[in-house]
Amino acid sequence: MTNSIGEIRDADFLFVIGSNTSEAHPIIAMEMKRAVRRGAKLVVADPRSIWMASIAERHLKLRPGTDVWLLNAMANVIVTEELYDAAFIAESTENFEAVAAAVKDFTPEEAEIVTGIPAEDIRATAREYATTKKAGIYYTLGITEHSHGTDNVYALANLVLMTGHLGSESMGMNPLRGQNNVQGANDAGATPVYFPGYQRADDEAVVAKYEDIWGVPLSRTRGLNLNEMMKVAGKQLKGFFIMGEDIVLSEPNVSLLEEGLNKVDFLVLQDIFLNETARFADVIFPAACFAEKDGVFTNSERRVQLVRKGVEPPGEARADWEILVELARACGADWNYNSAAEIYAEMARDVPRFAGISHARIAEDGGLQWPCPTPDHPGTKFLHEGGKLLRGRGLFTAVSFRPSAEAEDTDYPLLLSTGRTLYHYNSATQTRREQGAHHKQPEAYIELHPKDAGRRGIVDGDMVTVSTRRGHIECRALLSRQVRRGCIWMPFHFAEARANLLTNDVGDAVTGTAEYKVCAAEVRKVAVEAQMNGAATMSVKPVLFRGSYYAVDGPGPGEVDEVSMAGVPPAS
Ligand SMILES: Nc1nc2c(c(=O)[nH]1)N[C@H]1C(S)=C(S)[C@@H](COP(=O)(O)OP(=O)(O)OC[C@H]3O[C@@H](n4cnc5c(=O)[nH]c(N)nc54)[C@H](O)[C@@H]3O)O[C@H]1N2
Ligand SMILES: Nc1nc2c(c(=O)[nH]1)N[C@H]1C(S)=C(S)[C@@H](COP(=O)(O)OP(=O)(O)OC[C@H]3O[C@@H](n4cnc5c(=O)[nH]c(N)nc54)[C@H](O)[C@@H]3O)O[C@H]1N2
Ligand SMILES: [Mo]
Repeated sequence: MTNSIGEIRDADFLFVIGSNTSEAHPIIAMEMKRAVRRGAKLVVADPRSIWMASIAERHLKLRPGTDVWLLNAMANVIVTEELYDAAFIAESTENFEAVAAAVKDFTPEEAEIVTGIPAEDIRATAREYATTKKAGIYYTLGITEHSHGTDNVYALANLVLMTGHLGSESMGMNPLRGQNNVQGANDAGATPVYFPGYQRADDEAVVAKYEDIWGVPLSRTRGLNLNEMMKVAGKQLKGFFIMGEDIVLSEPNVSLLEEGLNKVDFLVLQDIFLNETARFADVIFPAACFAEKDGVFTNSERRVQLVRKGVEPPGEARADWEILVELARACGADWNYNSAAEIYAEMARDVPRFAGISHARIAEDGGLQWPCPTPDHPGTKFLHEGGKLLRGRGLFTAVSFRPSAEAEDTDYPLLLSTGRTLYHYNSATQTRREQGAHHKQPEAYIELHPKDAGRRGIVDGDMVTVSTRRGHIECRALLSRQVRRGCIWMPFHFAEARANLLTNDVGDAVTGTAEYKVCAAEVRKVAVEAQMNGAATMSVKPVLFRGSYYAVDGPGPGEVDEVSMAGVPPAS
């Protein structure tokens, strides 16, 4: 995030796009609810009627995969009506002219045809965003998990740059990060394109610097990204070391991946549980969970926070870093780290923007936000202060529309999208072991519009087969107007009905992020006899309750509806 979580409550305009914030980021959603209660305008752009849409001034219920059209049309309005910040553009950016020219053809009227959003709603949103000073953009996977995810992000960045909504409180460009330390993992260089601290791996000076520091020759060839690795499993890639991922649940087109994994020579899994991927493992290293080890987690707002061991790990389980150090020693490396603090200190020493952060410092002041270059630097609440952009000038990037890799056709006439729910966490290795979450949401389901269900003779609660070009699964049908007609949606949490047997493994050209959000699919009712078998194993039927699915009929007496305005402090 360019800005901080605590600034959201003071924003006057919030553009939430492709983010089911109340279910996936409840704490951040709480700040958004506070802003709305204070009188801020919220616009939600999402193909589903997620709970956030219920408190929004406007819901742009677009066709999945058409965000570039929506965003370029908003830019078109801002350029045509001269609502841009000419001074900011002149002083702090470059290449505006290219974008201004490129968005000429993206008129709101044509955008209406492609996206399904009324042209007037696009105009109103563009005007409000451009003319409100404290206007922030908040986005997640509805933007990035597409074959054109990078284009979506560029199109959003163009809006930020042309309106100058950057470098001050309660604005900016705010991707809400997913897993608890995904920001920290990226910061530490867990990607083939960067060394720690976003020092580019294709920059010879950087590579030479690390050769010197580490005392070993380093490769100049870029490694594979996750999407590329999965496609060569069992081919070029004969060995896997998997740490904290359940790839046979979370990677796309997983039957192809499993074929590859069957041909892998050696697979090590380091995890806190025997997850589904453990079926393919030759060796398993039991790891300690977050509460059983020391270390740091970095959250979405770049805040590095100390995690302290609360309990001893069970049995032979050990902290991830201890396992890795032992392994390195067994391989002959002379690694002598004694604590997580020592390892962090070594990383921070060689990264200018982390150099002022240490375990000792964050033990005292509740975390520090990078950039934090010196031990007396207070940390950085928001980036690009006063229009001084980190890269010098903000670069506008013109984007054209590229459709999703698959569209509906006669064999697969529906568009399938996947995601998560409040009650389960990703591969659900953690949440399905626990009775409370299981009770709330015991089984897999697919959301289907009543009109699409009616045409197929499907009623609420029926067992159905969902199929795509890559595979099929069975789960329960949930009839709901939350999805657009022609669209279906399901969570990817359930091992017995893996959404990722269905999804398309085409990756974004730049990042490799898979197109989990759009593929062509069909739904059919399972034969009556099989329905009876299904009924025998059926647990509690889930029902829709204000945007979320509960196992029974909504929260019981005295229970809080987890996604509501309840508990949001009144305007201060
Ligand atoms: N309870 C819970 N919380 C979680 C997680 C969890 O599993 N459970 N996972 C964590 C992780 S790893 C992550 S990355 C985050 C993800 O957080 P989110 O990205 O909010 O989660 P998703 O469910 O993937 O929802 C994406 C939203 O994008 C919308 N969408 C789909 N296609 C499109 C499109 O083409 N355009 C637009 N504009 N919108 C679209 C969907 O309808 C949905 O509302 O959540 C984190 N938080
Ligand atoms: N269809 C579909 N698929 C998706 C997505 C989607 O929206 N749709 N979203 C994608 C996204 S954004 C993400 S982030 C991935 C997530 O996918 P994964 O990363 O595979 O799933 P998680 O459940 O977050 O965690 C994986 C494993 O980490 C283990 N673990 C937890 N804590 C620790 C620890 O401290 N140490 C070790 N060693 N292991 C630990 C858990 O037991 C679990 O087995 O899924 C992706 N897949
Ligand atoms: Mo994620």
